[in-house]
Amino acid sequence: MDTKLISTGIRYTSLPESYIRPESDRPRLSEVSTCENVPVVDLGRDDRVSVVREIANACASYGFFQVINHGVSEAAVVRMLGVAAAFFAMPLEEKMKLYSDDPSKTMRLSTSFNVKKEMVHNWRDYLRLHCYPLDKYVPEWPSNPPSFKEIVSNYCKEVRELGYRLEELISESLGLDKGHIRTILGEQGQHMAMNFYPACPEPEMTYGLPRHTDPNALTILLQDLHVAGLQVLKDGKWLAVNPIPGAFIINIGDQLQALSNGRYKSVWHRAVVNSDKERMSVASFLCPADEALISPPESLIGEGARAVYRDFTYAEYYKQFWSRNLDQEHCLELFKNQ
Ligand SMILES: O=C(O)CCC(=O)C(=O)O
Repeated sequence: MDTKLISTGIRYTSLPESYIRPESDRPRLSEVSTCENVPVVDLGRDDRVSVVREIANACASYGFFQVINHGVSEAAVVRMLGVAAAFFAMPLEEKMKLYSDDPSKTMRLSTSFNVKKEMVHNWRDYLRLHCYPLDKYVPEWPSNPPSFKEIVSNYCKEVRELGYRLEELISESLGLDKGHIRTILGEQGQHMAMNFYPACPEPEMTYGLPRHTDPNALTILLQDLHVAGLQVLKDGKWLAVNPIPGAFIINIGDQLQALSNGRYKSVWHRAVVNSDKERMSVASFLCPADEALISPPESLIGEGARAVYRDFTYAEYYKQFWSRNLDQEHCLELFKNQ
């Protein structure tokens, strides 16, 4: 079968051949346990010192955490999930007008991950948007559903504010000025992936997204409240991160791992699929400016030591990331100082 959209509205009764992973590379769902102690950071607390300490611990030992009382309004979240569901429920012909498998496009509906390069496909369709600056990109976004542009732009604005706030807290958690990370990252881009994982006839044999780390700086993930699917790698074990009402999941991306000189972990994560329920997630990525030079501050390197990774620009990193398969070795390994 050709690798076009799987959100056709038709239930598959068996998994097409091109989605079947080899035995050695399957999710082994029965071996996955629930992550019982996901760090949950309450951003509404007045005690900034404690918030910063909790973030430091979470970034160093997990590479991800959840945030509550984060300032993004409930209405923005509910409307975002609603319009994403309405988008993927549109007729296939309507959606196919937006289809492309060219990763350089700034707006595209696609499937799997990188269909031109990968050997086995993933049980996911996704709408990928560039979101900053909004007045540059909104005109190219889908016009259907009619409320799409208004709802998604509003959501993007609120999420960006949260991202800035988190970058300040993460800077402080590394003992840096609160503006340090934002200054290094320059005028940050913002991308969105609206992920749709249809019900899958054989979830044991495939992934929604195989293990990967995020190439950007920070990811703010909105998970479907009713269907779990996100798993993270912790101490060599895959753990399911179940959704918490009102929370976002925050992932440290590769750029913050490099900027923190390896103190903070860009977490390996994956999405698994479900035999009887479809699932949705909305990932917002804050990305350094193309020309931003990713280089850790002296204070994190230590006297006489070398940085773990060589300096690079984000443009250089991003090109390398997209030239590989998603689940290969950590892309940062290619930038390690010898
Ligand atoms: O669907 C999820 O929970 C994970 C999504 C994700 O990792 C991504 O979009 O990069």
